[in-house]
Amino acid sequence: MKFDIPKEELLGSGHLACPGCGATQAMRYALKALGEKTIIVLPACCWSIIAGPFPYSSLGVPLYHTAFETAAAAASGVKAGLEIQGDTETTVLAWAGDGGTFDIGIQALSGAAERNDDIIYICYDNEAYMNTGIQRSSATPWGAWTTTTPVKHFKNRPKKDIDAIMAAHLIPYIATASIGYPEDLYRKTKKAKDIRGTRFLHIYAPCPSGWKSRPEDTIKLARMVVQNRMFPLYEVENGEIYKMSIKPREKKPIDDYLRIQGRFRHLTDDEVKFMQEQVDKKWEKLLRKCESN
Ligand SMILES: Cc1ncc(C[n+]2csc(CCOP(=O)(O)OP(=O)(O)O)c2C)c(N)n1
Ligand code: SF4
Ligand SMILES: [Mg+2]
Repeated sequence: MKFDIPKEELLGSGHLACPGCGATQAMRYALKALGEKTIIVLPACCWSIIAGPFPYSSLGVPLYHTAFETAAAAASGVKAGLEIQGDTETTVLAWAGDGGTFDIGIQALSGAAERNDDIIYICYDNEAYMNTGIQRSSATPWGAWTTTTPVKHFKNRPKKDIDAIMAAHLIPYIATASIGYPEDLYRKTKKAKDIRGTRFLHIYAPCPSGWKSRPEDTIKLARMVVQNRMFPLYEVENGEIYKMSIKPREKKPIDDYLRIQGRFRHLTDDEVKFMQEQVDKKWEKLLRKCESN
């Protein structure tokens, strides 16, 4: 098998993530694709900690810490500042968690996307507010335990379809990716780098601490979720052209994936069946979009 991913690292050892953190792998691969001419704009999230305290950053690129709700607006500002200085080459990357994207940062993100500002926005999705102690976000899937959706009142609303919301902005490029498929993640980030306008990447990033999973299962989970169609990998160009990136050969049930995560342990067989039906329905809808191009 031929690997295209470069060996050079822009994320150093000594970062402050928990063992098995998917968000850390997501950054590692994204930076390999974007290269050192990148400025990261970072709202409050686990990555505010992972990067390390000044002057001991684990990242080989400049990092601008900003308020929770402002990632996209701050990135647009940094981009405008660079352009005024005559720098049209540096990539400006807004890097935010699911809480900072699906919920609190969505207004700034929508504004930047509507203007088609020339930034890359990457949301690493660990499906809850992890940095502040595992609170539910609108990216938390139906059925999951979090500290604000305890077992007796587990989350009873579906995960928000942020990719559909972004597609409605008709921006040039949207892609979903998973750290379980690094080649695909790398290719999509590289492709995004060469496009102008607002580019949105949504990366699935397991969190052992918040999901009550084993650190050594992080990559396994990030592959299973694609194989069982819960987190399909696809691209959307100009909000219209849908392309499936990885189409699993056979339909794998979601049970195995749920069973190795403590956050789903309370679910009954009927509840798992309901979840499976929702996954199947969403997959069929996406397939129809991909086939209608
Ligand atoms: C306006 C505001 N509200 C709340 C917070 C507290 N806060 C900091 S990080 C965070 C959670 C971020 O969740 P997410 O974006 O999903 O990133 P993760 O921690 O999961 O990596 C919260 C609630 C804050 N910093 N600012
Ligand atoms: S809480 Fe989760 S996302 Fe945050 S550093 Fe730990 S493993 Fe990573
Ligand atoms: Mg999160």
